[in-house]
Amino acid sequence: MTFEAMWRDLVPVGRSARTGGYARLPFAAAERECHAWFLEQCRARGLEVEGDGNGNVVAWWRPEGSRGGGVVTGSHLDSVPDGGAYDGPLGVVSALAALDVLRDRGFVPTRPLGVAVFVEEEGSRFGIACLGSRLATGTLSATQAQELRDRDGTALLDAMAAAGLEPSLGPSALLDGIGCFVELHVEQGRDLVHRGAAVGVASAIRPHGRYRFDFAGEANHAGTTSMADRRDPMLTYAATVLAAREQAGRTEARATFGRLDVHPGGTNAVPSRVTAWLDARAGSEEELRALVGEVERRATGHAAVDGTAVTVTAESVSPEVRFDGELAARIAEGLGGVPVVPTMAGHDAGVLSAAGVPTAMLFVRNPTGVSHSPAEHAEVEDCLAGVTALADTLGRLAG
Ligand code: HGY
Ligand code: MN
Ligand code: MN
Repeated sequence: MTFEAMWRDLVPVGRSARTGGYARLPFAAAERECHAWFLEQCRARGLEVEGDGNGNVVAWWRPEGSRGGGVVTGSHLDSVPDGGAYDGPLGVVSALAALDVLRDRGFVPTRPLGVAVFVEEEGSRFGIACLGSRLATGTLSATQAQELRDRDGTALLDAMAAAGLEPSLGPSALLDGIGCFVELHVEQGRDLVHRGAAVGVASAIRPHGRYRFDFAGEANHAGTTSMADRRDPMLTYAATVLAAREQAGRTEARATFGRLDVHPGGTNAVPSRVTAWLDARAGSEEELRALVGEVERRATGHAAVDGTAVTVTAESVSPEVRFDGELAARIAEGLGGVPVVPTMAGHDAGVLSAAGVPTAMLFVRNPTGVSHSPAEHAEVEDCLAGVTALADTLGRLAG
């Protein structure tokens, strides 16, 4: 099956007719349909599917005589709410297509070659970015994960069981088979556009984190409560958004409040509570800490004036990842000297790299740079160039 045919299979799954964006929440129907499709593709190729109790899967091509640490590629199939088609699935479909290219070339790996799918990379349902790879590597404990609930209050274990899985959270034996990992991903910026390259290699992932801000105030009547008598947590939240924007603007950092929960959510009531999530990213860990610390300090200052209270909880923090420089240089050189670029986006590849797995990433050009949006795009010629680059890379690593 060609890359284009596989891509056509996935395009309708979980797509909103209204926005054109995707809702592929982990362990829910659309993401499970993508997952079932993936397993079917693996079966059709005679791959040996190995899963773990976290919901992650690696499908192996282990020709007789192949030995040593596996060369694994892959990505994720979940999306952000109303996300794009490429973030995640491009890496999975390209992995299968690259394996086909290698087989068509008559290539036989001397090391096992695997295609991986990690669950809940976006953290869109249970809040923790790269949940599957964090659990598999032991970066997040099973005890912490067991406490996780989605927006409807469904526990992670219950969601997994409802999807027909038999969860057993924690460090995964899948990792034992992974000698190195190469994730192909749509670029989520325009570096490759500026450099006129269809494909690039990642040098680093900048540090980033997610922080929950709980603003507490006092519920009251929107008409009868004078402005002076209010303890309105929305006011403190609004000031905090502006503070974050101003603070991030002082450097090349990023600060985004993209999710908000207002209680009780009545148009004619001052809310009693506002919960908001800050996604913060920066050039260094020190800068990230300073950014979040300053936003918290200013939020606390506003709360004192507004008669509200604020507490901040770090939900998931990802330290800076510098990919294996020698490996990145070797891959870039092997692809004819493609650019090596850093990114502000997080990936399972970063979690594996931080856990000591030799890891690399390939990026495929995104003409607008737009991502986490229905408008996310990559031209098919660039996707095919990505498949060839991935096949070449895997061939060199597993040859
Ligand atoms: O949020 C991120 O950086 C990634 O796209 N999951
Ligand atoms: Mn993403
Ligand atoms: Mn992704």
